[in-house]
Amino acid sequence: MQTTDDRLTRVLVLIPTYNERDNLPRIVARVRAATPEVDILVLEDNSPDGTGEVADALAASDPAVHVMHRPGKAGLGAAYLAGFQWALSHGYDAAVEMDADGSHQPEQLPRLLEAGRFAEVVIGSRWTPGGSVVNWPAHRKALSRGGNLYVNAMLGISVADATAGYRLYRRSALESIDLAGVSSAGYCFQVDMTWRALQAGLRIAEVPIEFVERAVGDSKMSQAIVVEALRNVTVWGLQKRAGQAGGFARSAQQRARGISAGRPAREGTWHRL
Ligand SMILES: Nc1nc2c(ncn2[C@@H]2O[C@H](COP(=O)(O)OP(=O)(O)O)[C@@H](O)[C@H]2O)c(=O)[nH]1
Ligand SMILES: [Mg+2]
Repeated sequence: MQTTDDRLTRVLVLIPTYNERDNLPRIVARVRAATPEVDILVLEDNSPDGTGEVADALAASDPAVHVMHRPGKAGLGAAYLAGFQWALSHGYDAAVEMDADGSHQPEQLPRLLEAGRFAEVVIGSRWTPGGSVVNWPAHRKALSRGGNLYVNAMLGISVADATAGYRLYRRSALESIDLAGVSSAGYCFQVDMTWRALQAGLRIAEVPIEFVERAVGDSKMSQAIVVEALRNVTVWGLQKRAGQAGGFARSAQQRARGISAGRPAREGTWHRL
C-alpha cells in the first residue's frame, strides 16, 4: 500500500443533531476527553426539543465547539454537506462524521485519525474483521449486512460497510468529490459518497469499530430511507453496466477503425487496515 503519511493537524468532528438534547452534552464531553486536539461542529436542524440551546451553551463554554443552526430538518446528508463546506472554508485538514447518539464511540476516533494519515477516506466499519455491533436485534443486523451485500454486488465494489456513518474525509477527498451533485438524504448518502470516492480514484481504508445502538432518544431511521437507498443503488448499478456496455461497444468500434482503446476511467482503491 502506498504511504503518504500526512499527519492530520486540524480535524473537525461534525455532529448532526435532531432532537438529541440529552445525548449532545455527553458526546461532546467524550470527544473532548478522547481527542482534545480536534474541534467540533454541531449541525443543528432546529430541533423542537431545544437541542439548539444546549449546543449554544456548549459552544459558549468551549472555544473548540461550534454550532451551525439550520432552519429545519433537512436530513443527515444535507447537514453533512453543509458541514464539509464549513470545514473546507475554515482550513481544516479533515472532517469526521459522528452520530450524536453514542453509536460512534469517540474513544475509537484515534483509529480513524491514524488511518487518515495514509488514506483519503476512512470508514469505521462494523462488518470488517474486528468490527461489531452492540444491542442490535438479528433483523437489524440482517438489514445492514444484506444492504451491504446488495451495494457491493450492484456496484461491483468490495467495501465491507459502505453504509457506515463513522467516517473521516481528508480535505483532498472533499475537494475531489462533486459534493454539489450529492442528493441522497438518508443512509444512501453514505453509499453515494463511497461510490463517488471510488469513482474519483480516492484511497479508502476501513478500520474496525464497535457500533453501539443508541440508549437514549429516538432513531430517525425509516422505511423511506431504505427505499431511497435501494432505488439509488439499483440506478447506479444499472448506469455502471450501461456505461461498461457502451465502453465495450466503443472500443470494439475503435478497434475496427484501427484506433487503440483509451484507458479505462480510474477507479479508487480500498484497503482493510
Ligand atoms: N441535522 C440533522 N441531523 C439528523 C437528521 N436526521 C438524523 N440526524 C442525526 O443523525 C444521527 C443519526 O441518526 P439516528 O436517528 O441515530 O439514525 P440511526 O442511527 O440510523 O438510527 C443522529 O445524531 C441524529 O440526531 C436531520 O434531518 N438533520
Ligand atoms: Mg443512531
